[in-house]
Amino acid sequence: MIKIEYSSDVKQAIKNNEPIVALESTIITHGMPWPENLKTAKSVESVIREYGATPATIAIINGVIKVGLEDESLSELSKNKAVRKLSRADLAHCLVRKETGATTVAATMIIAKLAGIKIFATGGIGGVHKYAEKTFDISADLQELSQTSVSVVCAGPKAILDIPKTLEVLETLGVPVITFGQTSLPAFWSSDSPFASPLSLDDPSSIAKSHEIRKRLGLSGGQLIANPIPKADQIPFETIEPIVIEAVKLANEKNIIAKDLTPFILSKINQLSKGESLLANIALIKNNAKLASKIALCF
Ligand code: PSU
Ligand code: MN
Repeated sequence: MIKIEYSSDVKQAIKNNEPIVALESTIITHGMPWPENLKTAKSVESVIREYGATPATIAIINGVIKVGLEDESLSELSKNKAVRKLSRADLAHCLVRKETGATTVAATMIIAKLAGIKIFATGGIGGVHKYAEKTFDISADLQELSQTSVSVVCAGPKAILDIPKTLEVLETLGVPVITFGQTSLPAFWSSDSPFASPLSLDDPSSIAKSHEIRKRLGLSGGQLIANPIPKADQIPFETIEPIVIEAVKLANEKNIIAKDLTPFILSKINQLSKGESLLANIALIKNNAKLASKIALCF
């Protein structure tokens, strides 16, 4: 068995069989600037506690898998610019070299599963990038969703991705994409998009139930839950799309590729939107933490 170090809160919750919500750490190290990243990570954890579950932020620190980060580690990680971005391919390498790394959606799912955690809240997942027909850039997050049985609450695929292609790949991989409470697909900063959601459910208990039914059916993989950002916090699709197109164009011109692409585009969008996108990003993560906690309470 691989060694996992749990925070004292998470250890307690496991012992008492209490609901736990996993959180990723790439969002902290590569998804948001300091100090908003640390502030957000802390407030997301508070939201989860407020709704009756225990937060378990996942990362690798000096070659040790952490499930639940104590305040000091969280604060250190949020300031550390040398942290690696870990996906499925990088986990063992990081452990063997005793390095520090932040987990993406894919890597967080793998560790959450090892720790017996069924539900995980994030902001956005990786997907099929625009122009993937040329670059082949398709996030490992999609494949992970098809093989690791953790349900992931996100705010829908980001407009930086090719949304129709992302939906197609998820369908091919047999990943249920379930929008919470509406039939149109939310698109991260926007609570609505021109795309229909493949599936929808209106209450947290049905989402938990369908996770369990999939297990009983012997289906591998998790569910992708798309939770619309509250209307008051959203940036309408028509407003954000030109900004996204500009940011993707800049990335293209500067030849930013692979692991660097998503962080680059996110920070450009933040600049171009004069911080508006970051505010929406923070609001949607908290909203996802709330829904994930409600689902966690139903297992
Ligand atoms: N989307 C965001 N913020 C993020 C990410 C995605 O809005 O921080 C991170 C997540 O950790 C996700 C990863 O798993 O980027 C996907 O990266 P890539 O596209 O390189 O697979
Ligand atoms: Mn990629």
